[in-house]
Amino acid sequence: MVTVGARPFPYTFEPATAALLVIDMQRDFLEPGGFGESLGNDVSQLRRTIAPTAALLAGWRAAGLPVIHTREGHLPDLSDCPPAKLARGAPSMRIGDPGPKGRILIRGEYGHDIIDELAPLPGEPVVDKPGKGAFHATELQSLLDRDGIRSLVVTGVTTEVCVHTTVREANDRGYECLVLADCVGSYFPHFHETGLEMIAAQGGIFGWVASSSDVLAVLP
Ligand code: C5J
Repeated sequence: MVTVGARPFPYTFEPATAALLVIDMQRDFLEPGGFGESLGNDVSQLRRTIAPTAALLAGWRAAGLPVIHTREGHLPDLSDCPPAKLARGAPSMRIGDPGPKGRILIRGEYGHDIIDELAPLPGEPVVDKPGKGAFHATELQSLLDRDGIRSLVVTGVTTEVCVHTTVREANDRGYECLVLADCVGSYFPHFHETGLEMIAAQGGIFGWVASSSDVLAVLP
């Protein structure tokens, strides 16, 4: 067992039953010309997460621990995209429209893939998800069950949307989630801060919050 200094109290996990979850670090969210920017967001807000996540990935992999990546996106015929998701907001481009990095948020397109800096290594699972939560309509639960994973160290974007939804789903399924503040990000800094507070409030109602350096310090 190792213990990480965290909010609201130290987080203890067994490395053999822990996985690092990297949520939606895709060009569509982090680079200009993708889904995030089409919704009017300043994508540069998310870029501070890249360097600490890359350093954490390096340390986590060096410790021989499992990494799981996720990508939000839809089938080319949009059959897995709820009409409400397609219609919502006032985007300059809608999901499925052609953009500078390919069709917006469509599986197989350049923009849908993970940014070069955090590219998955061969053998690391990449879970494609149509929703905000990584458990909804995906194989994530069976992957975790297969490997006996009980603890999730959570990184990715965005704090209050896909990270939060996934942590809430995981919490209800009995996983213990540690969210790393420097490795998650939002287009809205105040949502980021409040989102982290919401996780750790009420005695850790959804989980724990720490920083990547806290985890790197205790890796075997
Ligand atoms: C959003 C996500 N924000 N990955 N997706 O639409 O958080």
